[in-house]
Amino acid sequence: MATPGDLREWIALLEREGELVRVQAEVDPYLEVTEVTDRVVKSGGPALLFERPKGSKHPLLINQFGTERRMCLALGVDSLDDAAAKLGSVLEMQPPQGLAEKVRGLKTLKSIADSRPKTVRHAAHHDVVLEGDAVDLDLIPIQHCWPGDPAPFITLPAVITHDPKTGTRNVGMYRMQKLDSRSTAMHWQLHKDGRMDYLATDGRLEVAVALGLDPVSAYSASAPLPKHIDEFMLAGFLKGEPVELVQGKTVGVEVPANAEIVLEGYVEQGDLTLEGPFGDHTGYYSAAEPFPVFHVTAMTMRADAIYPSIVVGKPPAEDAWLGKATERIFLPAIRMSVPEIVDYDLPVAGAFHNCVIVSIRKSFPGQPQKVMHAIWGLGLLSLTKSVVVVDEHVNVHDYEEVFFRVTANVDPQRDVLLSEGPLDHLDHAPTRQFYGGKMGIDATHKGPAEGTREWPEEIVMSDEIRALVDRRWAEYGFHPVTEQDNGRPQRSLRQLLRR
Ligand SMILES: Cc1cc2nc3c(=O)[nH]c(=O)nc-3n(C[C@H](O)[C@H](O)[C@H](O)COP(=O)(O)O)c2cc1C
Ligand SMILES: [Mn+2]
Repeated sequence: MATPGDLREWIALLEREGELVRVQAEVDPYLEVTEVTDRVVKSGGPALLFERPKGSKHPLLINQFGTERRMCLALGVDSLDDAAAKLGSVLEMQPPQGLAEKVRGLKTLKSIADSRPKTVRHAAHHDVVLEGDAVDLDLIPIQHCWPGDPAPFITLPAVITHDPKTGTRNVGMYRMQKLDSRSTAMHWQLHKDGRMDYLATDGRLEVAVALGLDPVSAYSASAPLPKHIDEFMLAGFLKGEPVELVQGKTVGVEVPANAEIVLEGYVEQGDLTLEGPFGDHTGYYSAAEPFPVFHVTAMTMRADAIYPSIVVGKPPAEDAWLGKATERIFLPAIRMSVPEIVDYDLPVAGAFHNCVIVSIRKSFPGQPQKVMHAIWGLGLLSLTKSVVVVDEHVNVHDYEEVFFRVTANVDPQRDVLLSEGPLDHLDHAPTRQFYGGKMGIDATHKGPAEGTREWPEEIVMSDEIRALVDRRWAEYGFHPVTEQDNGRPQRSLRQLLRR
């Protein structure tokens, strides 16, 4: 499946698929858009194109990523695991044997070669070029998201910088608080690559911000790649064709040619402003803190540019599915360094950094603890506050089953590992910001090898009787009951049981 070439193709696809509602009534980007969107997101509703946001002639697109189906449409896959498998096939490449494997190997290598961005000359967003005093952020419908926010925030940008020493490009999604019509704050959190580029300069750092991209490029800005890997490479790989870049008008930074709007400018050492508070994806307001000021030297856009936005807040919000895409896509990469990992899940309610559930193929004592420490040492996963480890046959995405294992299999004195280390910038719980306690819960089976008693056998019906009951089900006179493949009752039934 080809992925949409730009935001307009994406909107057209969403519309064809019945996944978009155009809101023609005038709606205020001051809080009102948030309340409408939050209700729609939490009920699994469609993407929204606010055609008349109050105070701007540019439409506002929101909730483009708000369901699993739309996230799959965005990435051109049937399931998020398919996107992961594509990456996995590259990471796990072996020397080919025989002609068929060689041909397949060459195709895989070509997909890597094709993912390098390429430079083009023309960009539709160069139709309108506003430089210097003409720059005017008031033109676009920047959302004032929550009542306690001090100003409007740009929430879905792709922020592009280059490492001043190596030249490597970095693309990240970092919210930008509007300070006035020509400047914003740049919310580069402590552990992020964009901030590293900023810290590595002793003067100015040029920055370009792209708004309104094709969905794969927009997603890639949120992907936690190692610093030396260009996020637009990942976008090109997932798209199956290179991201096309065009030279900026006033900065030496290339930007996606398909962007609706581009902000060019710079940040400078020592030039900080108080950013926030902001109603954040933790469900709380993150505290006001100093962050760099982004001075906009040029604003370029399509004459009829569409402005993209997202609201975060108490989970689940739209960012849940951006996070889930990352969870799936990065599984093969994580398995490269921690091969005993079968699967993992970052619960949306855990704001992604608060909890990881991981299933492992356990073959030696201490392995769950090894995996906990591995996660605490792995990229941005290192910020994880609690890790729950279960056995390979446990479905990590079924929180009720995980709860069952944690309560049944854990001796708190023996199986809870308390440690400490770096914590997410936004975690308000630790006494000191950035650093604090971590908890690992080993909910795997134990046994004599670990100095415990014999572990009991789990209750499982024999295959023979299961097959017999499957065959005879209609005979018993029940209404057909749909069951999940693992034979556990559906959620609706489980909810019934809980009452
Ligand atoms: C909607 C959304 C908003 C985000 N806002 C911020 C932010 O304001 N600051 C930040 O440091 N990370 C933010 N993130 C997370 C980063 O985009 C993510 O960690 C990414 O990996 C950063 O890129 P980098 O690893 O190249 O620094 C946000 C993610 C999403 C999906
Ligand atoms: Mn990066």
